[in-house]
This record gives sequence, structure tokens and C-alpha cells, in this order.
Amino acid sequence: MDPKIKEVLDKSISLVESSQDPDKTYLEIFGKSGIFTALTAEIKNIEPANRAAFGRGLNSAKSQIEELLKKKKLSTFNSQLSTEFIDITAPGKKQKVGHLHLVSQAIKEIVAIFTKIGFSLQSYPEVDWDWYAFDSLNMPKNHPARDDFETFFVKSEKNPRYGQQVLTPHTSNGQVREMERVKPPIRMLNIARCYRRQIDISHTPMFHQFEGLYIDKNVSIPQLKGTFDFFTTNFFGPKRTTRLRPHHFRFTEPSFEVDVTCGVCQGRGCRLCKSGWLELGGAGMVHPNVLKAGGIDPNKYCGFAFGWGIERTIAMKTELPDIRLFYQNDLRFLEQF
Ligand code: FA5
Repeated sequence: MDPKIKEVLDKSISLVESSQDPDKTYLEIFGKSGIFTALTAEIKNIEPANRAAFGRGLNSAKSQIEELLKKKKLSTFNSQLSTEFIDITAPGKKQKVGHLHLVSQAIKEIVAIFTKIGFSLQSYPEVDWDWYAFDSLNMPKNHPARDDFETFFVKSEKNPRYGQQVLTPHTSNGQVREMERVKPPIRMLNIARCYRRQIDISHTPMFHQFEGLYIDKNVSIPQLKGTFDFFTTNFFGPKRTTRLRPHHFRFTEPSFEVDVTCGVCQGRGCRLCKSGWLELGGAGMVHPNVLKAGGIDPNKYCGFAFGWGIERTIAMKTELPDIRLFYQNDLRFLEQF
């Protein structure tokens, strides 16, 4: 063995043997300014003919030192174990387990209820064309909902047929898309995020809606009412019921707003609801122009549609005073559900 290598090897062995801290000793030998590292740099000064033998000598010395360090580390660890007290009966640290956000929990529940009566969940774009969000739904160009103080428009090339792109302000954009996808009978449930320029205790700029669409022959308003009562009793409990109030939407005729009896006063009237009823969302019989836009003959088929806000629906079940709480990411609130 080259005398220089032998010298460094001997020095390293004595460093390891007297070491109290093997990790520190490793650095003294192999670290940036370690004795072995300095020796390795010597290789360029060795005669070319002797370099290979010098290299082999370095490798063999390195393995010997590493092996010694490994043994030293183990023996140091064992002696620490024998002097330190470890209570092996102490309970382990519990990992915090999260859970689904309450909106996701409600979505699962809503899907399960509507699946029981034959609705199937579909998914449609949340950035969609003007055509699907407005025009195909019988909404004229000058409709107030199409103003940019109400809807978020996306900077995009105008499509000659489909117009501009918008962040969907409601899930009704799925209606004509579903009519294009399948022929009647249709029983669609579309759940998605919606976006509007609104924020206060009952409005958030991003919220969720669930949209139902049922198209077949001879669909009637009592079927619409029956569907709401089925949902309400399953979601809110057997004591709650719904009522339809006349309203106006461009894409349904007749149109309604759907109210559910207040959970606090069971419909008698209280401080929260005032009248005994709370508004759930919009609904109505699909307008013939919407059926035509979806390629369905309104003389053969008819149907109903409804669109409700999920955050408000949850707020009505849990009596939450402010739906902005859903999106403040405050664990003290979220952990309660
Ligand atoms: C609509 O969006 C219609 N597309 C509903 C519809 C569908 C009617 C099919 C007829 C047929 P409206 O703008 O009223 O309607 O919204 C429906 C529900 O969405 C509201 O009752 C409310 O529950 C919820 N909602 C609306 N805006 C917000 C918001 N900014 N934050 C939270 N929830 C909202």
C-alpha cells in the first residue's frame, strides 16, 4: 500500500476508535476538508503509470474506514440505548385525521338521494360558451345576468356560433349539453361550481349548485313537486315540506321558486325565516325554446328542471348564519362537521 494512503488510513482508524460522535468523525475524514478527501486530491500528482494502483489503494482504504465507522455508530447507539430510559409502554402520538369538507359531504348525500329516483350524475364544463350558459336557455343578449357586473367573462376568441366564454354562473349550462348527449327520457343531475360577482352573508363568488333535468312524454308539475318533497324529506328530515311560488326564469315556463319549511320553527314563523318558509332555489317546466335548442321536439316531449345552491341548502339544514364561513378555511368551524 502506498505510504501516503497507509498514513491516512492509520490516522483515520485512530480517529474512529477514539470517536464520541461517529457523524462528526465521518466529516473529519470524508467531509470537504477531511483528511481522506485531501488525499484523494493527490491522485493528480501521482505518476500516470502508478495511478491505477493508487486508486485501488484509496478504494480499499475507504471501504475499511467506512466499515469501522458503521460498527462504531452501532456501538455508540447501543450504549446510548442502555443508558437512556425509553418507556415502550407510552402511547404513540395520534396522527390528525381529516374528513371531507361539508360541501363534499352534502354532494355525496344529494347524489345518493337523486340516484334512488333514477337521476344520473353528469359533469359539464365550468368554463363554458355563452351559448350554453345563456343563448340556448332563451336568454336574450341584453338580459341583466349577461352584464359583466354579474358574470365573469373569460378573455377568449369569440366563436361565431357559441360566442364568448364565461365562468358558468349556474349549472343550467348542462341542460342543452345533456339534450345533445342523450335522447329522452333524460334524468340528469349536474353538480358543479358556479361563479358570480356577489358576496354577502348569503352569497359567495364561488358556490355550488345542483341541477336536475327530467325530460320525457307527459311530464307534469305534480311530478316536479313530488321530486322536491322526496328530496326534502330525505335531506332535511320527514317533518319538512316544500311549496312552489310563481317566479320568472327565461328557460322555464311556468317558473317557480321552491321554498322549504323552516327547520327552526317547523313552518310556524320565527326570527330566522319570518314567514315559516326558506327559499331553496329555482325550478320550472322546461321552455319549448330550450328543448328546440337541444334538438328535442317540444310537441312530443316536455320536462322540468331545477337548480339549487348547495351552500344555502346546507345552511338551511344546519342553521348557519353566514355561508362565507364555508370558504374561510377555519378549522374551528370545519371540524364541527
Ligand atoms: C338559477 O341559477 C337558475 N339557473 C335555477 C334554475 C334552474 C331555475 C333550472 C329553473 C330551472 P338563481 O339565480 O335563483 O337561479 O340561483 C339558484 C340558487 O343558487 C339560489 O336560490 C341560491 O340557493 C343559489 N345561489 C345563487 N347565487 C348564489 C351565490 N352567489 N352564492 C351562493 N348561492 C347562490
